[in-house]
Amino acid sequence: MFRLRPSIVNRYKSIACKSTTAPMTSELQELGPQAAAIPFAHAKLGPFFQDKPQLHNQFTEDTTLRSYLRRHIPSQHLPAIESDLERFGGRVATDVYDLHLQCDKELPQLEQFDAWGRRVDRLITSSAWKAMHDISAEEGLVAIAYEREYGEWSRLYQMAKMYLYCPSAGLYSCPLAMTDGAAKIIETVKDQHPWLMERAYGRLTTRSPSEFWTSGQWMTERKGGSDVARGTETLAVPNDDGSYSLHGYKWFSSATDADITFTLARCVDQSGKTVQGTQGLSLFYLELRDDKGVLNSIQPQRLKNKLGTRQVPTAELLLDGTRAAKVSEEGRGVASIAGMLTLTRIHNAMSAAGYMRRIVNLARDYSTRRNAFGNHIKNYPLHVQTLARLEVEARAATLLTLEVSRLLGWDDVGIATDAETQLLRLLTPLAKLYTGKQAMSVASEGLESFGGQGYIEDTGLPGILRDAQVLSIWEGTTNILSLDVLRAITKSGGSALKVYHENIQTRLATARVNEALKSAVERVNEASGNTISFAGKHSDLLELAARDFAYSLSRTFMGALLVEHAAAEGATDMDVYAAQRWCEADLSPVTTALKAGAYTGRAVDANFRLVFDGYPHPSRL
Ligand code: UCC
Repeated sequence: MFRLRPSIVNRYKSIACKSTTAPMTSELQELGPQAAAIPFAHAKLGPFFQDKPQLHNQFTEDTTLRSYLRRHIPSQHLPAIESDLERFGGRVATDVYDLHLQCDKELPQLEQFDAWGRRVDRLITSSAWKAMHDISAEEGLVAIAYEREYGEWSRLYQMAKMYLYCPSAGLYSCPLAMTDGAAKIIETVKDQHPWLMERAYGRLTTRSPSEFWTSGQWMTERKGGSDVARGTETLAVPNDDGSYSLHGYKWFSSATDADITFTLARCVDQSGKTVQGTQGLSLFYLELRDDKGVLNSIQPQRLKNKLGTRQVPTAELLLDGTRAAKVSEEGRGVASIAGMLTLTRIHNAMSAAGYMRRIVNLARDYSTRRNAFGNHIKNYPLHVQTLARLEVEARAATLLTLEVSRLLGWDDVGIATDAETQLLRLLTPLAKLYTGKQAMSVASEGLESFGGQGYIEDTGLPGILRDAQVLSIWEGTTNILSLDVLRAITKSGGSALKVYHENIQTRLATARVNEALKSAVERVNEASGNTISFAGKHSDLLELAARDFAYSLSRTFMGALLVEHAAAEGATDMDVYAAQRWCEADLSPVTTALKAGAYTGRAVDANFRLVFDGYPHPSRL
């Protein structure tokens, strides 16, 4: 540290007081060699500016994504897919990223009234948001999955592209997820509703920006975000022409600039009665506006004031006789919209993996530019250890989401075996719930690696954390998804767990001969056995343990994927190292918690007393 002599400090202050904009050359010359020691003497802001982190091609710098694709995609498809992803990997770091930042700044607005008091309900979105619509179509971000140019590999290709896109998407990834889900629903109901193929499917899956439609997914009402069955109050009144008029209040409607949506409502019968619960819910298709842009008896009440995802125009909507078509059998609404949820949950996981990759890439680049205590921070092992832990998390999430996407591709073209279908059903909520949590913690730690700058809005960094925070909430919270894991297992009569265990064993098989992976293989094997045996021996505890159980299934499966990846031909020593580090952690927290007595009646009671210790209204308990 330099110390200035008081006389020089005073001299500096007097120069600084005189100064307005121009450098004070003559005064500095007067000071002679002492001037070198004076901070901020050459310019008002001083001579040092920190280099900002740079985004590089997001495909070429992603070794995990590239090696996974090389391992799986057949050689006749690989060059075309890689070349498109490499080109797009450049765009998401340049022009698309600029639009992303613009979406962050120019937020949607709802203009409800004109100057004369007339209700206009005009949704104003930024030019960047609109550009994202066109880019999404041109790049085929939904279309690729439905064109099926690469057969069953098309889905993996599309999701890999979404993974690159999400952290640069200005949250346009949200309408795309729902649009993808809508296209998938239409495919499943096309025999009963061929008109939907003609009317909407082509537009949802087109590459033409002027034709491209996006979809919403309106499930949440004031009474129910999680408990859709009891919370849905929207009524569907039949019209003479076979259509329905919907009356209700949708509480969280994402991306309300969509063209169409799928939503749930309760049919009213001839005598005005409805059926309560899940059995009373049906699935409806509706278009938000007519050809002239007039809303379909939908009145937006207000835009939601959210922590993050502010780029998305999420609104409360009053449905006041909205014309809609019933597309599920009566009472099969939840089961039908579940197909859409599968897609949006996989998008959610893919987005989480994409955010992790992005923050780690930025953090590592920054570590080569930031100097502290006399050295670039990349040279401090403690800092690099922190980043390495994030890198392991990002790799595990990437492998899991790519693998789920691969299975979805099999399902898309109807070649999935029963076992693969069961695995996809089980892995979808696991991937969604686990990566959603990871993304928040990786984003938070990643921000910290930029010091105070990570907390400054116009670096574009805090937005990653704010937007990541929603990933564990929308599309089902962690606990709801943990219960969905149990639903999937129960519905399969338990065989989903058998499939899961066998799948892990197959993945471990190649790795068993690799000495460096021996301990990792043993740990995954043991965790898989322990977790499955927990389900068998303690089925009465499964609901209470649902979150720990789901984490155990997720962590163990991710371990198996990392190990398998590390044992594959062409794997690097870094693949091996990542697998070793992941498998050092507790892969079966449900086993650990069981041993610690976390699921006993005493623990349940103590949890309650702990939570409400000091609560001022005992009468409410
Ligand atoms: O909409 C939202 C925001 C959109 C933004 C999208 C962005 C996406 C990411 C972008 C990336 C950047 S958020 C709102 C999302 N809402 C939810 O996720 C709802 C959360 N709640 C649940 O998931 C619940 O578990 C329910 C609603 C599914 C539970 O309902 P029920 O009525 O209690 O369910 P049941 O009775 O257990 O199941 C009814 C039927 C059964 O079929 P059957 O009758 O044949 O046995 C179930 O097996 O539905 C079936 N089912 C499923 N099938 C239920 N869940 C599933 C599933 N996940 N997969 C397949």
